[in-house]
This record gives sequence, structure tokens and C-alpha cells, in this order.
Amino acid sequence: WSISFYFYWVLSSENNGFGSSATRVTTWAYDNEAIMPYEDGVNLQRGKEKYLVLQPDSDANNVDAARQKLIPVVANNDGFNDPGRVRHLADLKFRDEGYRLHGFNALVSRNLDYHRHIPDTRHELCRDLTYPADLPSASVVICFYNEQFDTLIRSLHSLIDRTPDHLLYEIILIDDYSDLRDLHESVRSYVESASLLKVKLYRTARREGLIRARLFGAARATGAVVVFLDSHIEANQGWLEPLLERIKEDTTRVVTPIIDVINADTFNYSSSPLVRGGFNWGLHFKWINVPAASLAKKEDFIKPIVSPAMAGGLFAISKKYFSQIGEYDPGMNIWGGENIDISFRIWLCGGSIEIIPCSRVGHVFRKHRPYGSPDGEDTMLRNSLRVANVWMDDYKEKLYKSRPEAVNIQFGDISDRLKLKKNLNCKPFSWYLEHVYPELLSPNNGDGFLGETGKNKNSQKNRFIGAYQIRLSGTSLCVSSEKDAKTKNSKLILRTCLRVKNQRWYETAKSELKLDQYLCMDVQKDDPILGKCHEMGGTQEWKHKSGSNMAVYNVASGTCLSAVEIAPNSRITLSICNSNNRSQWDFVPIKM
Ligand code: LR7
Ligand code: MN
Repeated sequence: WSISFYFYWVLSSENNGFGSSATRVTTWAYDNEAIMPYEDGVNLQRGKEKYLVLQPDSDANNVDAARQKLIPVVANNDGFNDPGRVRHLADLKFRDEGYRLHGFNALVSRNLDYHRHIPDTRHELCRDLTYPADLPSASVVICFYNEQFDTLIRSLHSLIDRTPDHLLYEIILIDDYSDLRDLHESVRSYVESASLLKVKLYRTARREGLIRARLFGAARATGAVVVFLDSHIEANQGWLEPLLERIKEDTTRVVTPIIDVINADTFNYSSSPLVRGGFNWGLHFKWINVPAASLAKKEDFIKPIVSPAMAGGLFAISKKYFSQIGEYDPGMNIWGGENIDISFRIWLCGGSIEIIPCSRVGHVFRKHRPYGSPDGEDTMLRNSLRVANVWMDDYKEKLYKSRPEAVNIQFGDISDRLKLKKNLNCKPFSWYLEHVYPELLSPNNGDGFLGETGKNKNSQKNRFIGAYQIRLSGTSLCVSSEKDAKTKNSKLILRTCLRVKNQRWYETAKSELKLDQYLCMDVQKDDPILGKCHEMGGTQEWKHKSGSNMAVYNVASGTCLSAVEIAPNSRITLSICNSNNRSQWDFVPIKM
């Protein structure tokens, strides 16, 4: 896929208090790099009209001046002081460029404290556990390619803040030849000026990909245990001790924390259920259930869970054992498949993989992977072919069957890995299928979750707390779905207020606005739409005060509901919150 998609924001002037000279409509296009006058003939089909922002005509030829004056009149005291709040055009640019470059809301991340509080998501029994005084110490290895600066720094601080000093030997940070401007130097100077003495920063001499970048880091690690982490994580309370304890008892155990979710739109930190790691025959990782029988008692919720595979990004391993089982396959490129490879190797060559419920680390689950491989290669498939041809015996045909194009793909020399397999005296793949992951051969493949922690089910939070028409203040026009109340992806438009279903918004305690049991007001590319309710907040979280002349604020986008025009059938969009009359709404209570 390509990362070169464009945003066009069309900026048009109107009579707005910047002076009466602003009468001629000047249109501006914005493409992430520069604001430039928009000329007829530029193909706007590629993007679409995004924002109507106030702009004085007199500066039509002065981009910098225009950029500054484009700041709209922000409604003061509207109370929406969220970290994702878009206050001016530069924020909007930062947010949208962030999504493009990183796949998450960089504006939120920039505004959150590096030492922010996150909820302790462990089971209550975890807090009573004690650990031996002589746990081995750990070298944390984090490689990154073009990571968002604040997110990377917060990852480091979370580790330093929440790891006992004597257990954190060092943090080895590998910049995998990032090409984002100034990133390396910014990280270097931050680490130095904040005196992060345990952080050792390196840079590879060329883009290696995460597999070889981790090898580069692990080679420099001197702690007894190596902990690999992604560069967009937050370590939670007591995360390391339970991992080290399992390794101290048996160095062939490779252990992972529960990977909690840091929401890509809001950076909201939430608990993940107890699950195991599996995959399908395409060798794509997936979560599978924990058998119900193994979660019968309360104590079961804090016991290690054996897992057929690991997600890949977060795990601890004895340094000696890592080298003994052959580290990673250095013939793998950029991204993908290395987690399945190391999972097979661990199980087939005498070790085990466990998920440790009392260890919690949050990870930003991005909206899309914001990078490819330099030559456009499908590295996931190529790397998976190496895995299949080294470890899967005749079962490799299952991969070829699920990816027919694979027969034509060169996956390089695997003789070293075959030698390793022989030297380590590893078992055949059929043993793994029989003893570790029998579900892979059964029809449902381990799908379906039983391991819920019992939190979200039918929670009180889903009850309606009000029902409203949302009326544009001073008009008799209401927020309505363009199609009927049950049509997914329907756009929102202004319609003459009527007591009809597609104007009847039910509000929940999670600040959702629902037209229907399953459809919530949502955000899609800066427009409000009806989306399937996902209960994750963010794009479906709408803040407002009750009463009249109120802004309606979306937590993920940091912007407010705004009519494009004051007329029936006008589109409704999201723009920088302001006090103009296209952005003020009345919440008119109606019978539930
Ligand atoms: O060329 C690269 N060089 C790098 O240094 C590409 C990536 N990287 C870095 C990157 O900055 C990040 O810190 O490597 C790390 C992992 O890359 P991500 O975050 O793009 O990967 P991911 O989280 O999308 O994917 C998961 O699968 C990968 C397969 O190769 C790795 O094993 C990731 O570590 C892994 N992440 C997790 O397991 C977190 C939980 C996700 C789930 C389920
Ligand atoms: Mn990741």
C-alpha cells in the first residue's frame, strides 16, 4: 500500500470579523506540506472539501500570514480541554500528519504527560504476590523506525518509572535508520538532557528491519535477561518482576506480558482479556481462547498461560537461551513472521512460551502500518516462507495452499537455519500440532473468547441516559442521518426538525450518540457518519454541555460538529471548534 495519500483542505473566506475586506471567496488547498492557493483545474476529486476555515482575503498571496490568521475564533470556556483538542490549524496538521506517518493520533500523544498515570489493570490477587530478592536483571531492547517522538519518550519513561532500579540493567535503543527529519538527534539530545543514564542509543548503518535491528540490539545487551519491546508501549505497575521470576526458575521459558490496549485515537489505556496466541495457515498471528476449564477458579486468573505462539513485540528471554536457540533468522526482512519462527523454535527445540497475567504492558494498536519495505517486497510472506520451509515439514503445503502466489517467491538461503534445527535436535512439526496447538487442525481453530475478565459484559454503561434532537441553534434544522436510522455509513446532514427516527439521538453513559441499537455517531475522515458501535470511545465519544448554543466535541478528532451551510440538506462536517453559528447546537430533550 502507499502512504502517499493526500488531504486537501479547502479554506474559504467569509465575513468573519477579520475585516470587511474579506468578501471575495479565496480558496486554499492544503496538502500536509504547505497551504497553497487553490486554482480551478486542480483535481480536487483526489481529496475532498474538508474544512471551511476563516481566512482574510487580503493575504491571499501570503501563505505564512494566511496560516497564522487562519486560526478561527475558538469558543472559550467550552470545557473541552482534552489532549486531542485541535486549537488551531497547526494542531490539525500535526494530527493528520501524525496519522499518516505513525498510524495514531500524535496530537494526543504530544499533549499527554510523559509520566502520565495509567490504570493498574492487573487482577487484584497480583498485588499480594512477592518475588525473590535475587531476580536476574534485564536489558530492554527497543528498536524503532520513524517512531513518533513523544510516544517513544513516554515508552522510555514508563519503563524507568515502573521498573525497580536494580532490575533494569539498561535500555538499548536502536534507531533502525529512521529517515524522519531530526528524529535521531531529538532522541539523542532528550536522552542526554533528561539524564536517562540507562538508555543507550544506537543507529544502524542502513535500514535493517525489525528482525536484524533487534539482533543488533541483543548483541549489545549485557543483562542476564533480554526483554524485547515495541517503541510505542507503556509499562504498567510491577510488569517486570513476574516475567523475571518465571525465567529465573527455568531459563527455557520465554514469557510475555498481557498486551493491554492503548487506543490509537485517544491513547486511552485499557485492560486486555486473558487470551493465548495462535495463527492460521497463512501464518498470520491471531488471539485464541483460553480453555474455560483452566479459568475455573479465581486463582487461575493469575497463573501463567501456556501459549502456542507469541504476538512478537513484547517478550522476555534469558540472554543465554536466546543465543542457544538461534536468536532470530537474520535472513528475514523488515517486518513479519519472525514471531511465528521463534515460537516454533522454542516449542520444537525444548522450551516453552507463557503469557503472564500479572505482567501488563500497553501497546498502541495502530490504524495502519505506516511503512512498507524499501523495495515494496511483501516481507511477511517471504519471511513466512522461510518459516514454513525450515519448520513445518509437509505442513508447509498448507501455507502454499492459502497463498497460491507463494510458489513464485524467492525466500533466500535457509541452509543455516536447517543446520541449526539439526544441531538443536528439534522435534518434527507434527509434535507441535499434537501437543502444543491441536486446535489448528480443528474446524474452529481456537476462535471464540472465554477468557473475558468479566468486566464489559452488559455493563450498566450501555444504558441510555437521554434522548435528543440536535438542533442547529437559532434554526429549525436538526442533525439527521441522510439515509434511514439503520443504514450503516450514512452521512449526517441538516434536515428540518421533525419527530422522526433518523433525528432521534439516544445518549449513553459512554457519551455515545445512537440512532439505533447498533449504530453510533462516528467519525470517518473528518465527517460524522453512522458507524457500527464499537464501545471503544474515541471516534464515538461526543462531549457537549446540555442546553442551547453548545459545541459538540468529538474526543478522537479533537474537533466539533459543524454545518457546512445553514440550509436544509447541508452536509455536516467536523471542524476546529469555534463559536460561529454553524457550530452551535441545542440539545432538545425528547421522550425516550
Ligand atoms: O523496519 C522496521 N524497523 C523497526 O525498527 C520496522 C519496524 N521497526 C520497529 C517499530 O518501530 C516497532 O518498534 O519494530 C517494532 C515493531 O514494529 P511494528 O510496531 O510496526 O509492529 P506491529 O506492532 O504492527 O506488529 C507485531 O508483529 C511484528 C511482526 O514482525 C513484530 O513482531 C511486532 O513486534 C509485533 N507487535 C506486537 O506484538 C505488539 C502487539 C500486537 C499484537 C497482536
Ligand atoms: Mn507495534
